[in-house]
Amino acid sequence: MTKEWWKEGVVYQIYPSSFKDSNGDGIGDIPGITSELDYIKSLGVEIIWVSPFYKSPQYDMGYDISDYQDVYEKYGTVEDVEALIQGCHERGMRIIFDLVVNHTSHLHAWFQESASSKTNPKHDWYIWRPARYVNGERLPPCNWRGFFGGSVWEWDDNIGEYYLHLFAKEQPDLNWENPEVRQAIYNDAMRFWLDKGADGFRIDTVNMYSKRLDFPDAPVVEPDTRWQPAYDLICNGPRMHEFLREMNDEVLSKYDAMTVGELPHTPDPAHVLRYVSASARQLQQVFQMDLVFLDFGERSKHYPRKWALTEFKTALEKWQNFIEGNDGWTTNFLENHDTGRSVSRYGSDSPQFAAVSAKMLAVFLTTLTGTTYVYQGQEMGMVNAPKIWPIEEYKDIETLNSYNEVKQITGNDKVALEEVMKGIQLTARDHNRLPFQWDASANAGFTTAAKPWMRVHDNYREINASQQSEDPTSVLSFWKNMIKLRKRYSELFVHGSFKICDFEDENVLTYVKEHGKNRAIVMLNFSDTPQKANVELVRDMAILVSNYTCKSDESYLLPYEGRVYI
Ligand code: TEU
Ligand code: CA
Repeated sequence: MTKEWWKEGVVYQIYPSSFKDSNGDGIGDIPGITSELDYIKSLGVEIIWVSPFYKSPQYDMGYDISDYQDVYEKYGTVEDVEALIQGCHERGMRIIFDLVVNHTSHLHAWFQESASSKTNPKHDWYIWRPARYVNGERLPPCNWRGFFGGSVWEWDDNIGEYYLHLFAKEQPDLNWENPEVRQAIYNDAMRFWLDKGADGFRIDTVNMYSKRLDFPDAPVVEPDTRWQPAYDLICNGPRMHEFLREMNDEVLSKYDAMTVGELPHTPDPAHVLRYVSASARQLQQVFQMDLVFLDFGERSKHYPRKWALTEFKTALEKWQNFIEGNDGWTTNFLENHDTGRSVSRYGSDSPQFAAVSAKMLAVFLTTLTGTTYVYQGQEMGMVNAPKIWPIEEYKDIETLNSYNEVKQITGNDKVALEEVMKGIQLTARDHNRLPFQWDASANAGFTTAAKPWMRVHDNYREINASQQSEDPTSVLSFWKNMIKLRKRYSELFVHGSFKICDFEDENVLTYVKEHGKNRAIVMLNFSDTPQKANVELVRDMAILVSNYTCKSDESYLLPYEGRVYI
């Protein structure tokens, strides 16, 4: 088995605005990350993924890029990024960046030219369409709703047409049908950073670049529905694999580069494999979103639904088993910058169970096959913002659009706003953008500024990296030990086969990992009461680790307990 580094290494995701502020302006920055590389190295991770730091007006926290070859001034300079790359490599770590090329910022020079006139050579670099007129009323080319609410079409008086934006109107979609656009992306957004030593990319919305150019209407959606049935029209378009193959042949294959694509709304495992099969020469791995979308309601993510553990198991099986017997690869993650905290969503963030469920989820992620991803703060069991925080503490465009849409549609109805606020308190992207909690000093040691750009969690004195680094029983120490265990038994955990036992059990997730003669059994109690462990499975095996101290013949799993038998 060739040991590809992008399979073996645990990846640590950093959100630049919230990790470490080095110059006291209340905003995290690149030198702040560089100053903490020894901490990151101490976790035992080998690869860092940094969310966008490029020049941007920040309508979508940097996922709206106005210059791929420059850095957002509040984060630092290109030289700071070069120093960060060097700092990683000196410590034997690798670093990948975000590749956001479905759209640019409306302030990107390309869009400024495209929107200047229909005859401008770059007009066709974005997607323009004439209006439809029904009974004299001007309507957008189709009824699709964007990920941040509202239509995906914005009217431009100067051009006299609409332009497409799947996300905010400040994020116009690039026209990938135009080969000049693809070549500019390969050069400006990819080779520029790969030649500076970047070790690859996390590729944003990786299945949305090829559009259904006939733009058919989606089935009719309710006025405030965010999750529309149009995803099969928006994702996995007709030329998607052709474009990614070209990107790989022309750029990525020329470097020892890692790629992981964000792949939402792709239910068919066979289709997922078409993106990551080695012989397809497109991507090495993808994030499948089934598990992190599990609690999203039909109306939208901000009307969350209760899920059963068997649903969790079904999504997990898709992650783990679609690569069985083929040349694909998979990923494991429960958090990123678009999610709420996994302890709050899949465990319990009550004072009684927060730490132990964080450890249970650490057992889960470090024993699964594929590349494992940890999001900043997850290693110490950070939890969602307190439910008492008002909407004014939330900053994310997706959250605020959702809240304001309900406000506008219901005429400020109190009950309706309380309902959407309840959902925001569980699944808003803001929860994972609170400042990193370094220590118990002011603002959790994140900044020396009086007021950070986003409020620090009220619990930073109880949950912080400094205190947990000294405590061998902390979530942080447990994560470090589990990453060590994963590495020690990498054939079994990184590469082993995966099989769920007792599938119907709605409280305990049990799975067996096998590689050759080696076998591991993992048992995770997702409930807040003791559950019977299927100890039949673990004859002649010695417990290696549990987030409680227990004897190998213990026949009950304690609440939120994770156990590994090897
Ligand atoms: O996310 C794509 C995406 O679909 C998410 O917006 C997701 O659907 C949503 O957050 C679910 O709640 C990527 C980036 O990860 C996200 O941060 C950006 O806002 C988005 O693309 C636009 O670049
Ligand atoms: Ca700063």
